[in-house]
Parts: sequence; structure tokens; C-alpha cells
Amino acid sequence: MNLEDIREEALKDVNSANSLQELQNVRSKYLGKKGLVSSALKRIKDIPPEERKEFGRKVNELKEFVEDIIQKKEEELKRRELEEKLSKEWMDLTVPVRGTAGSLHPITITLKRIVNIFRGMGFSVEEGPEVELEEYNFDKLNIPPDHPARDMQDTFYVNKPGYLLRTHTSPVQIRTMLKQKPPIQMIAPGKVYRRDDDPTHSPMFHQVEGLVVNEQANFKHMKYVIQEFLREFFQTDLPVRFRTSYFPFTEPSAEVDIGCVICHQEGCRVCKDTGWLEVMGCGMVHPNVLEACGIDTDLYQGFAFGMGVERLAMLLFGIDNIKLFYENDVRFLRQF
Ligand code: 2NL
Repeated sequence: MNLEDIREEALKDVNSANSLQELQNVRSKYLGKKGLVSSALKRIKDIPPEERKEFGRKVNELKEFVEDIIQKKEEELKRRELEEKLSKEWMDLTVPVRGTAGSLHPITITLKRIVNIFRGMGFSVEEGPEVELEEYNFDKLNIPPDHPARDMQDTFYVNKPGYLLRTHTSPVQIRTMLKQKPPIQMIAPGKVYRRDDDPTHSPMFHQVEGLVVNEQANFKHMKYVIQEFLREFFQTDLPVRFRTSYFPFTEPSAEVDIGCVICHQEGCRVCKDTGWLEVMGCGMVHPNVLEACGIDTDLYQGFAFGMGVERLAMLLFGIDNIKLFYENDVRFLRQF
């Protein structure tokens, strides 16, 4: 086949290719190892020496020409494929729906579950502002002025001096103690903010904290309340253990572990082969905190606890990536 014929046929083949696969076949036919252009190049040794230079130039020109039209066609086919995809896969999120549509967000489901369990135990539910006084978020919680949690790196400060985005829901308990005399038995669910953003942290997440203040509150009461809560939350008689820990606002303090609900303590990725998962923090309210809220520590004592809702939701539903909660992908949300 002479070069002119190859050129004409290539042009025809490329023009009639209607998919990327067909275009790939055309590419092999001309530019592949045994393709027409490559074979033409190999014929160079049969050409009389005085015509070789000219022939070589023409074959190379042909090669460039074929590569060029294939590339242009490829771009066109890809563009067409994308347009087709876009016209077929769009979705109008503003269309009103008939009948039942939508469902509760998994975080809402988990929050309601937590709140209902504590309501059943006689706790009241209190709320407070997300833009909070630094005094309620840190000072009254016995968090010293130089504590790292106060750092600009960890906390979102707002333009008004003395205010910040609350980093935990504890200021709601502070507000409750300031306005109400014991006995107090309350929980504070809500959004909190920290300057964290990586695969396991989000700058906004949800917390539920609890507080009990009365004349006889003690560590044993606290253990019982937490154990009962976890039993109801996970609907099984889970192993629970308390590990000593430290928080500025409680003394003594503990972290609460449950037997891994994923592997039942056989060892897995989620519990890092320890068989245990940390799910809460707790402790006896530090006397400095009670006194900062005008509560007489000769008469009253208290215990408090705090838990991350995202973490509990991930364990409850077996979700392994916190970011799924905030993407609002209907394929994820529809499952709840
Ligand atoms: C955690 C730890 C905790 C508290 C929160 C608290 C609140 C007041 C006084 C004393 Cl007003 N304590 N809250 C106590 C211990 C632990 O949370 O790991 N949360 C996710």
C-alpha cells in the first residue's frame, strides 16, 4: 500500500470511529508494532538509496499526521462521552416529592438515641450558644490561662474580645449551675468546634456532656449511670472498663472503654488489636469548678461525663470515615 493510500484510509477510519475502543483499534491498525505506518517504515531498506531520504521524510510526515488526527478525535470522543454522562446523570434537587421522602441524618438519629436514654434516667436537656464566653468555656472549668487547649491553633476565636466558638458543651453546664441550685441532673447535646481537620477529625462535631450535682453524688453512681447508658445505647451487655485519666475540670478523672463492638474483643483494625474502644471521658467535678459557679462544696458534689457523637454513630452503624457525615451524599444518607 502506498503512503498516499494509507493516509486516505487512516482519515476515513478515524472519521468513522465512534467510540474510544474503536479509535484504539484504528491506532493499532496504523501505529501498532505491525501497523501500516510501522510496516511502511520497515520497507525503507527496499527503497533505492537515492530515494530513501525522501521516502523516510514522507513516512515520518504520515506518522505525525495519523498521530495528530487520532489525538484530535480522541479529545472529541472524550468530550462527547462527558457531555452524554452529564446529560444522562443529572438530578434536580429542587423537585418537590410526593409521599414520604428523606430520612433523619445518622448524627441526628444517634443524638436522639443518646438524649432519649438520659431522659429515661431523669436527666433534663439543656442548650446554650455556640459562640460562647471564653470565661465559661475555659476559666470556670479550671482550665489555666496558659493551657494548650486555649491556643489559637486549637480554638476558633471570633472578632469580639472574650468570645470564641465553644470547644465542648461544658459551658452549657456552667450556665445551668450559675442559674439553678442543686440538685442538677442534666445533659448538654450540641455542636462544638476545634481547629482540627484530618481523616479522623472535623472542625465541627457533636458532643453530649452530662452533669449530676447533689448531696451524695459519687464515683459509684457515675459508673452505674455510664454503664447503663452504654448497655442501652448498644443494646447488649457490653464489657465496660474505667481507666484513670486527667481532665482539668474533674478529679479523679477516667476514660471509659467498651469491649470492641466490631470484633467482640478478638482483635481488629478498629480497636487496633486491643479488644477495647475508648468512648467517653468522665470524673468527679473539680471543687474549683463548683465554686466558680457559686456551689457550696461542703454541701454538694458532682460527676460529669462527655462523649463524641460522631464516634458513637460510627460504632453504632459501622461507618469507618467521619467525612461521610458532612458530604450529604444521598447514596450514603438514604441508608439510614
Ligand atoms: C471527653 C471528656 C468530659 C466533662 C467532660 C465536665 C463539665 C463540667 C464540669 C466537669 Cl461543667 N466536667 N465535663 C468531664 C469529664 C470528661 O469529656 O472525652 N469528651 C469527649
